[in-house]
Amino acid sequence: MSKLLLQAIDCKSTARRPVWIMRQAGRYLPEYRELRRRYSFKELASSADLATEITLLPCQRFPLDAAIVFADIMSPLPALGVEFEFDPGPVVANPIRDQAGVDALHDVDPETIAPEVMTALKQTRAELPDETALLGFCGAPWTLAAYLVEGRGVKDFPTLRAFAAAEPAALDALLARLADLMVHYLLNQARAGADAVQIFDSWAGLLSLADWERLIRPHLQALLEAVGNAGIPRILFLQNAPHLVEAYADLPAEVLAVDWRVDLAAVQGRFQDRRAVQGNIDPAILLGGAAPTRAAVTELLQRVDALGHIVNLGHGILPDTPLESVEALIETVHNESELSRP
Ligand code: 1CP
Repeated sequence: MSKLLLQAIDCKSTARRPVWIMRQAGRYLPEYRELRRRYSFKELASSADLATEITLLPCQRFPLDAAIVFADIMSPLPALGVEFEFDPGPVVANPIRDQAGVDALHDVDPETIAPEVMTALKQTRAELPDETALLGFCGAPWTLAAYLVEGRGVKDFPTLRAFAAAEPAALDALLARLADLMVHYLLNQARAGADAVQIFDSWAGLLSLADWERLIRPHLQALLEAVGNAGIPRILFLQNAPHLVEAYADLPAEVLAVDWRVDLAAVQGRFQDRRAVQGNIDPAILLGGAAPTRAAVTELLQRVDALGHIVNLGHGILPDTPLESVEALIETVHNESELSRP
């Protein structure tokens, strides 16, 4: 049983490059939009059966090399006693603004973290073809803290940055709690059938390199080390943080995934030990249809060496993306050997 994605994670040579799409189970799919007419996002994500159905949707429509379990980065946080809604992104009922807010978080029994996600993973694995990898995921501690402190996603997260400056000890305690929870969460996901996990650090780039090193890095590194010690392959994704790419490249992860602002070939070139890379088509290009998508993918395939390259977008697929663009993306990857023929 050879999963292309896992071979690429190991930097082994593959018959072709594997491809999957961040947020592939989302609103660009007519079947998902149909379900959303009947259920809220929270209802979909909290039902293991619906989450399983949605996880499988993109794989039934397209020959993708991985499924990613349908959940949100917020899904494990009820275990800490955090309450939130979606509108459409996470909105936290009582944002954390001081040490007392951190102290009020509940102690966690690892068995109680997001049981619906574990059931969805088990059910999805039973349905997926053997050659399709199953991915688990979590938010990085800092990206989760962004929602917990700011209360919701806002441009540049000013309340979070103020908190980092004014309450570094409380931030440190919060990141430690989150990193610990994520280790248990990811270990449980691997036990439930995830072949590898992606850690989404979508808001990695909000602080300077020096502040990132001092405040954030120790917790992200501890999380990655614990997951690596358990033998679980790690894909580390950072978004909108070009000034941190070199620092993230030094963290322990099998795969570094970057957004479209970053030169993926240069990242690959930096790795003396040939670690794998993932990305990084600009999701906006797909809005223009099949022809610009094909052109962008062809260029990516020419610039980035196939060994240890997992093709993906540089961030989540946008809701208005035409299905033809997704087809064009996957087809171009599948036809790569023909591209290079004279
Ligand atoms: O209206 C809807 O249908 C809800 C939209 C939605 C969806 C489909 C949200 C709310 N979350 C999700 C699912 C989700 N979120 C997945 C499942 C897999 C898949 O779609 O294929 C994953 C991996 C995520 C991860 C996620 N959620 C991230 C990290 C990745 C990224 O895009 O940077 C982040 C930052 C979130 C927060 C979040 N949840 C939802 C939204 C719309 C957002 C982002 C916007 C905001 O900050 O307000």
